[in-house]
Amino acid sequence: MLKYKIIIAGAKDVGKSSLIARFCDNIFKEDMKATIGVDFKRKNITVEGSHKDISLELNIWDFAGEEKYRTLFPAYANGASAAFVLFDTTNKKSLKDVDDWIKIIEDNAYSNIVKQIIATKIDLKSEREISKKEALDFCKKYDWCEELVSTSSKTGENVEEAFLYVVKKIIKRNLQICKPCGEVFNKKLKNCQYCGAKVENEISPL
Ligand SMILES: Nc1nc2c(ncn2[C@@H]2O[C@H](COP(=O)(O)OP(=O)(O)OP(=O)(O)O)[C@@H](O)[C@H]2O)c(=O)[nH]1
Ligand SMILES: [Mg+2]
Repeated sequence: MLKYKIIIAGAKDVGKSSLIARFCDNIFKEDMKATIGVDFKRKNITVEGSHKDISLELNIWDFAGEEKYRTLFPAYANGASAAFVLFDTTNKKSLKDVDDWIKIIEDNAYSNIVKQIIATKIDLKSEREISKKEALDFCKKYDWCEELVSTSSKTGENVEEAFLYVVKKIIKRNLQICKPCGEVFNKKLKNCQYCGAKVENEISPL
């Protein structure tokens, strides 16, 4: 099984643990406890490829947003294939914190890490402090953020889609398919790890 590490960052209370709980266990808790230090969850996901289904194991690292734990984060960013950076649509300040988190990730992770900004708590329409346009304008300065994904862990809206979107980017960035045998393997390899065939043209598994 192909394994990938995903790190989830963002200010305190933006809904990091709730997003993971919805995705991994399909649950939501109004009284979700603040994360202390760091938590870890494992989840298998299968993506439909152009030739065959691709199954991955995601190792999801959930960081406490509280300032005092921030020093832990750089060490855990090491080796991650993707990072989610969350802000809370009902809390203006959490959007400003996104810049800090992205900087920490870029300073400490692989240069080809997939980064995705996620807007949370879109079910709380009357409490909204950041409009969709404001959020999109903010994200425009990051040329890698082609799309802003807006979620609600309470209703489940877009949660599965957010992970699927990022996982597809991980696959595109890291994997190729072997033309002769149809197996999926690491892009860095010049020969298929299953049948040994030489890679002539890199083919995306999606
Ligand atoms: N209405 C609503 N509430 C949410 C949503 N996501 C999270 N919450 C609530 O927001 C609060 C904080 O959520 P957490 O998931 O604990 O936030 P966190 O980012 O993990 O916080 P730290 O671990 O302290 O950094 C909890 O009371 C959740 O129930 C959502 O999509 N909608
Ligand atoms: Mg948490």
